[in-house]
Amino acid sequence: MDVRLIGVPLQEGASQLGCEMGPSALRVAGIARALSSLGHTVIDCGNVAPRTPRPLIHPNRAIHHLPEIAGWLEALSDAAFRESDGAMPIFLGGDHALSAGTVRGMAARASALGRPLFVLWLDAHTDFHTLDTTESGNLHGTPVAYFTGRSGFSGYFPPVPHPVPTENVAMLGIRSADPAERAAIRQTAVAVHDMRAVDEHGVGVLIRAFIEKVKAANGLLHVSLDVDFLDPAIAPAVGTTVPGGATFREAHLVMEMLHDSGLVSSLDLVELNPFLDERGRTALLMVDLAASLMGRSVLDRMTRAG
Ligand code: 6HN
Ligand code: MN
Ligand code: MN
Ligand code: MN
Repeated sequence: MDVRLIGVPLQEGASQLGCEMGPSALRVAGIARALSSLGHTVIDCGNVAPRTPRPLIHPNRAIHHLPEIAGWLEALSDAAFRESDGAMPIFLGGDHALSAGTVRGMAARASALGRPLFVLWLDAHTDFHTLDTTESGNLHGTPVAYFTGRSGFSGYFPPVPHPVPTENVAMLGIRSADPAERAAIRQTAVAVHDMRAVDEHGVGVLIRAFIEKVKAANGLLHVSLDVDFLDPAIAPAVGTTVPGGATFREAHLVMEMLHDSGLVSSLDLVELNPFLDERGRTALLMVDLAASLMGRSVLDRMTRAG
């Protein structure tokens, strides 16, 4: 497969500085080598540059860096559309606000191919705030609301010509949602699999059902992996840790089942804050998970370790 690595040194959507170093850390952790050793052709496209911000003022005074994020979204949406033409883009984040742009671009790609887009959101959080409801003002809490076409973004973020229908979105790993997000997401068809559902049914059952749905619709599948999907004990390098996350085995099973499905068209690796890491272990784990998604089997991993 043709893989395009696209660095997104964006940190303005989060409250803590540091995600800007995420793309570098993923590169240092060997993402290109890991994927090319699996037989893929890997091109590192370098980092995306945001558009020059234009002044934007929103009545919600909590919001910060709105013009900067808006400038990123247009550039990212274009990059996603361009680099998904016969190739698989992997976005090296950068905070989760970037997914507003990457999913917008992938939705345009899916529309050009006449196929529906599905999104798998692997995260502790639902990221379903609008500009009006965010209390922290951190725009990494808003991408899902944006790309599903919720109102409240127009005049600030670029318009969404191809919103992702909420029935095409599944979330896994959820264990933190603000009251406004909770109320809003209940009105939608998003499949929200929280950690309780993971404990009760296991990730395999939940992911299989979603994969079958994507397959039946001949969809493209965009996967968005937030570091905080993982338990902080194995992935400390994130500013928004929430206890009780996915284990190493659960996360790898998700990736391996996604690989077997052959449906994944694009991937975000987001929220890695190398400033908070311990000797690169979170960056290495994210690369390891990406390699599982791209075809590394347990046997390969054992061989490597031995
Ligand atoms: N993320 N709901 C919280 C907020 O500030 O709006 C947390 C957002 C986390 C964002 O997971 O990318
Ligand atoms: Mn997130
Ligand atoms: Mn179009
Ligand atoms: Mn999160």
